[in-house]
Amino acid sequence: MNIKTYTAKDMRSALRQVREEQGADAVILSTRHLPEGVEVAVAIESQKDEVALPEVVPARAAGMAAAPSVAPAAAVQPDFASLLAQVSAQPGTEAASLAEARVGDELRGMRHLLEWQLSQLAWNDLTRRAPAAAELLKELTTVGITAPLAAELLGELPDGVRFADAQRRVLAQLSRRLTVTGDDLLDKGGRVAFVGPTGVGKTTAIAKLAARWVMRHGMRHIALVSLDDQRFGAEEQLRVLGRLLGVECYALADAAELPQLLSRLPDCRLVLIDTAGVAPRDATLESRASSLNDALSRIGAQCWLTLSAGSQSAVLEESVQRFAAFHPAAALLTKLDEAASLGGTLSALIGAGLPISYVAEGPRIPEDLTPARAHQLVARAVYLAQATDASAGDELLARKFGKVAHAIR
Ligand SMILES: Nc1nc2c(ncn2[C@@H]2O[C@H](COP(=O)(O)OP(=O)(O)OP(=O)(O)O)[C@@H](O)[C@H]2O)c(=O)[nH]1
Ligand SMILES: [Mg+2]
Repeated sequence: MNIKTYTAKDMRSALRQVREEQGADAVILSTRHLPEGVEVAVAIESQKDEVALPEVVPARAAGMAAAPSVAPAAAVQPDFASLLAQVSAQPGTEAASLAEARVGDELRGMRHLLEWQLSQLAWNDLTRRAPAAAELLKELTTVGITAPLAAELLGELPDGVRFADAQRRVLAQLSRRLTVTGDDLLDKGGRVAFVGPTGVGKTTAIAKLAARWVMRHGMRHIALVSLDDQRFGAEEQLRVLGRLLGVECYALADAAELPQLLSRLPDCRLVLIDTAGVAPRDATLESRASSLNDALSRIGAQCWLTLSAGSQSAVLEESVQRFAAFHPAAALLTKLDEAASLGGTLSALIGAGLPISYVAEGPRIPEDLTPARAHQLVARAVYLAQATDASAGDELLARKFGKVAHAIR
């Protein structure tokens, strides 16, 4: 199969061109809008013995010439035709609605099959047409970078760039996309509440930051506040830390008490606020976010989302989405020492436009905490991919990039 693209000022003209050149059976892979109009990508047969794509169009209930990895269509097609016949013969009966449901299932199954075949064909076409681009997509996927971000990074490469140079540029571009806050909090101070899922290391991160502050500026001008009245012993955990460091520690039952407390602490340059961990799917997350946001805006404090790099990337992505309700100004990344892959985490943070403040690489207080550095995180992501000796397979790549492959040059 080959892929041919048609560009026209509007969809109607593009489809007319496709019909004139490829006939009414042309298989449209994708359409996209361009500044000059629209582009339609069409699959065209290059050899007679390749997969006969036009015959797979389900709307015609035509015979499906199966690709080697696909179940034989003959098993599906007669069944499909007889179901159709049943539906038209017995309208309104229970048998008809059952048959209709089965036809729906068959159609959905065929559609997935067709999409899967087209994705495979489009990916195979890309590996022949632009092998360097395909190899780069494979490397980025192995690192854990999500498909849309990988395709975007490739799109930013200048034309005709050599593979080794392209590799370097893509990673440099990735670290440019990753924003960091620097060490301002510990240099100048600030007011920050730490939110995030349970057990990710919020309280430990606060302990590390507080200890570092004391080492740099002394015991004065710092206060710890616990808003965690959910977990047994949470307040006590912070109080013990306060006693060890010789800094003031306060426990509040409600975020609404923050303005009053801080009005009594005008000299505090660093205020670290600990909150109770919340599961991303917790039904109360939104209401907690709104009451905390309200209190934080009244004291000019920021919210930092604490995330464990040791979580699976789907979990982390969901956390980033759900905790957006807290309007976090930055993310603090913990448990880097437990992460098997880092690309998904970096993709999620880039996607959300969240700068990374600090990175924790172990439980030791105060050692295991450093200000985030973008190029170090990217290097770490690449190192982890190499260390696990993993490599993204063609099936995964076809699934991820099949739909956008035709747009990659
Ligand atoms: N390996 C590793 N462990 C960590 C790191 N940060 C924290 N921990 C450990 O993770 C566990 C949970 O840490 P906490 O700071 O209590 O987590 P939390 O987010 O405050 O938990 P909740 O308040 O219950 O939501 C503790 O055993 C910490 O020692 C890290 O960077 N690496
Ligand atoms: Mg805690």
